[in-house]
Amino acid sequence: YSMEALSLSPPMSPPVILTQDELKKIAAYKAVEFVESGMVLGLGTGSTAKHAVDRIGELLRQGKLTNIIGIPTSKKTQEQAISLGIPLSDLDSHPTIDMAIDGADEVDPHLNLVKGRGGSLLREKMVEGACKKFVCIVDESKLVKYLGGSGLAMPVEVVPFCWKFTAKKLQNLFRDSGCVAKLRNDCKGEPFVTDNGNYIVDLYLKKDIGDLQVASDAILRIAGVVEHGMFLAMATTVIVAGELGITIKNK
Ligand code: ABF
Repeated sequence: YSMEALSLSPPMSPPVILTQDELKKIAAYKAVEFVESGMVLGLGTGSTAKHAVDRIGELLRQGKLTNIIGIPTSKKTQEQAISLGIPLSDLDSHPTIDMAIDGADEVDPHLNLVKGRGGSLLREKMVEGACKKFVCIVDESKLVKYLGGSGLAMPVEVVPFCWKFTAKKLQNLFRDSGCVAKLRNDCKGEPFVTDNGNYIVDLYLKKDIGDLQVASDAILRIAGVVEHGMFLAMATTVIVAGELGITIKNK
């Protein structure tokens, strides 16, 4: 891995205190610097990716970027991109994407990610899996020692049919890590439904799950599972914005 660090404050001046949203915006704007006219771009979902999509829209409006085609990773991002006038397409018409920019919920030291706390993991994985470059943008709160290490959810998209059966299988799979599987609800207390009409089972882990590839394969062997939120070796670059500056980690 290569790493580059850029400071946000001029030398000898006191450090600037930034909000988490400002850090997200800094990471997003940095990523957009890598965008070139004529690119087919995967457009991510979430509050960090939203800043990147806004910035792409702004540069298009100013004529500083031209001929961009966006491939959105969710209905929400699709709506945002349409409102900004970003031309859109899909994977059927553009099976190869030059670059995607998207956030993450966790980033481990090997640049493996947990995604999907926003519920868009399936489309994100399809789009980002088709990219030559996947630039992941995060503030430093997303860095973890191991995936699941934040104590927050590891999301799995499942078909609604007998979801309890699938959730139990997932919980049993990681019982040695103290796994508790819970169905995600929306703000009305109803099951959260993804853009693809599926449910999300969130896995809460007390310990690390060991070999991530083995865990991934085991999850995907459960018939009711559609996809999980571990993005292993998919990010080619991770841009981390922190109080002390921006760090760019390359695979
Ligand atoms: C998407 O947005 C998701 O994969 C991830 O769940 C989430 C990160 O959210 P945020 O940028 O709002 O912290 O990238």
